[in-house]
Amino acid sequence: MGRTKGGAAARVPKIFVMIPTYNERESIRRLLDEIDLLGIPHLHIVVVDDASPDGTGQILMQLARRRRRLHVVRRLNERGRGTAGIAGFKYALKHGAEMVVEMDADFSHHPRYIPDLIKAARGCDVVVGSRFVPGGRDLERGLLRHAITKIANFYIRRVLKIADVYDCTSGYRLFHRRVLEAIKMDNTVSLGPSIVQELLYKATLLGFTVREIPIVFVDRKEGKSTFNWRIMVQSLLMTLIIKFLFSSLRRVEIHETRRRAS
Ligand SMILES: Nc1nc2c(ncn2[C@@H]2O[C@H](COP(=O)(O)OP(=O)(O)O)[C@@H](O)[C@H]2O)c(=O)[nH]1
Ligand SMILES: [Mg+2]
Repeated sequence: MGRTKGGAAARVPKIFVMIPTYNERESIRRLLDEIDLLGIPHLHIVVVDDASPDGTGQILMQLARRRRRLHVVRRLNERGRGTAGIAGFKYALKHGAEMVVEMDADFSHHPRYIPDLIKAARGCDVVVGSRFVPGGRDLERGLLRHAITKIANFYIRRVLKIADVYDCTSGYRLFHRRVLEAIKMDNTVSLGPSIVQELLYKATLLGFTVREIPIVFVDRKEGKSTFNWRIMVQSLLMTLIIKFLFSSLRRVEIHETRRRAS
């Protein structure tokens, strides 16, 4: 419990930061330290590591011995940004999270925006840290990668008809618990990075409100990106599959969600 000016106890929501990692030994310790420095009360962190060959999992286990609010999910037989994210969200919900912030481990998503995401969450269901709203920037290395991100966003917004969100591929976001509960996470089909668009699409189909706040996205300085051409093509094909599988569910799901809420 925190204290307000008048002395009354203000309830502090239980917030989890969810970070998927694959070979992030160079950055993970510093990232956790910087999140700690934000001084957000009762903040929990869950890191989902897929048996990273560089030993990220072992480093995390060591760190978790000293940090009560650091949780580590080690997946020894599974691999993938998509399924790792789902495992992390499920873990957070199981442990009572009221909001979950998801972010990358490579400092492309700087932790200084976590307080902004939490603040913006007061007025909506999902907050997206966005490169493409005023004040946001994409400082990715290379014009090519920058162009790919722009074209991918244009395509995803068109295909999935997510007109109001400018950065549909941003993996720096906050979800209220109610959104993650309503999106049936066992139904997700994305094994890789297309999970980002899949969850956003389902949230918007279900009528949840999304707000974007500006972030400056920088290229990773350490470690190696898992991005490659095969992953990019797979993600763009997944957009079509996601649309095909889920757009028809819209009416049923909205009806069910409203029924459950009332
Ligand atoms: N657990 C897990 N995390 C992953 C996997 N692939 C990528 N990540 C993490 O997802 C985040 C984004 O991946 P990254 O390689 O930076 O992709 P990019 O930002 O598109 O270049 C980083 O924190 C990665 O460590 C995976 O297979 N499993
Ligand atoms: Mg990255």
